Amino acid sequence: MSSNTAPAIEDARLSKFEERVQKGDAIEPRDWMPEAYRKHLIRQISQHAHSEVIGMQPEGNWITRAPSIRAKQILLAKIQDEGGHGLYLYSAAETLGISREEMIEQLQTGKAKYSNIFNYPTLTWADIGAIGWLVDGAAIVNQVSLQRTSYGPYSRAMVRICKEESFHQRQGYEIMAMMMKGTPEQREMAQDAMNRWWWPSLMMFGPHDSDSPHSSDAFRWKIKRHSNDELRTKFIDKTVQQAEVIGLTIPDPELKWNEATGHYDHGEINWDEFYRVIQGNGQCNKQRIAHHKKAHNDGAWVRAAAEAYKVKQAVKNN
Ligand code: BYC
Repeated sequence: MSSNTAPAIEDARLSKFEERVQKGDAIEPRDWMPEAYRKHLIRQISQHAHSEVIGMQPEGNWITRAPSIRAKQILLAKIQDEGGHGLYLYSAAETLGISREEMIEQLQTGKAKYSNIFNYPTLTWADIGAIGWLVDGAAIVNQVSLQRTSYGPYSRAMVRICKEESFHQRQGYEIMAMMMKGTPEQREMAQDAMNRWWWPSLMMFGPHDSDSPHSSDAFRWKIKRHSNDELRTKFIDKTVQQAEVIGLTIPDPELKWNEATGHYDHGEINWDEFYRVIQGNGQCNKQRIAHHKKAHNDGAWVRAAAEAYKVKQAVKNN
């Protein structure tokens, strides 16, 4: 092979890859892909998986304090779904050549992020309503868009996850609606939860488009189909109406319908808070990671037993 052949082959593969992405073909694990595309996806999918798993903690905090057996069953089912979402996503990331152990290590050492939203405490039962309604509501808007992402395993995981998230969003809205029909104290509790979760939910969509370093590659490769700001606006438009129906006030005095754009304008997001939280200095970051490490270490015997069983079966079948 001449010294010029290898770069020529690489260029041809890249053009073919980009052509397929432009056509809207799904890229599959065995297909050739540029290294930067692979790395971009590993970063995003693993962070998405970590968010699902860490997101079980703030809600798990209320399992023993759910106000009825019905509420407890629903909450348990929802939290188990989140664990399942983590598993689909870790599996999707593994198809890109990273192991589960490496991903867990990146989470526990702070190399990989997880969603800003899970670093806030759940102080009252209304927070469980607010998480389902606002946090899962924001997640759905983002994930519906990701159903059409270019990487096949990620896109397919999203289709399944979205079905479950819509049940999560409804159960949260039901909690908030019930509390708003309750006593003055319950209404106050629901409004307080709304006040604390609204702004961090808007931050879930990431920085403004002009400050989003990964967006240009994400669009070029059709990993993202809508921008951070587009999705944030979509979420606001739909949620304002839902809040009005049950009598909750959005804690943003600058929120205003804009006839010209056909969307709501909103007040400035506190980006200092966002960056502080995603850099590990939010209210609950240390607690979340400490809890993850403990649960992971406590579960070591389960992984060892599963591995031993797998080896035993392989020996038996040979
Ligand atoms: N939180 O260039 P950008 C759920 C980081 S869980 C933390 O815009 P990108 C649920 C970003 O990673 C659903 N970090 O990035 C579970 C980057 O830093 P790195 C979670 C954030 O990737 C349990 C830097 O800021 N959903 O539903 O183009 C119970 C620059 O950002 C955040 C997902 O994970 C954030 N919010 O766009 C209940 C969705 N935003 O990586 C519910 C999948 C940004 O260079 N992810 N950063 O260190 C995505 O769609 C995209 O990754 C994002 C960010 C829109 C989040």
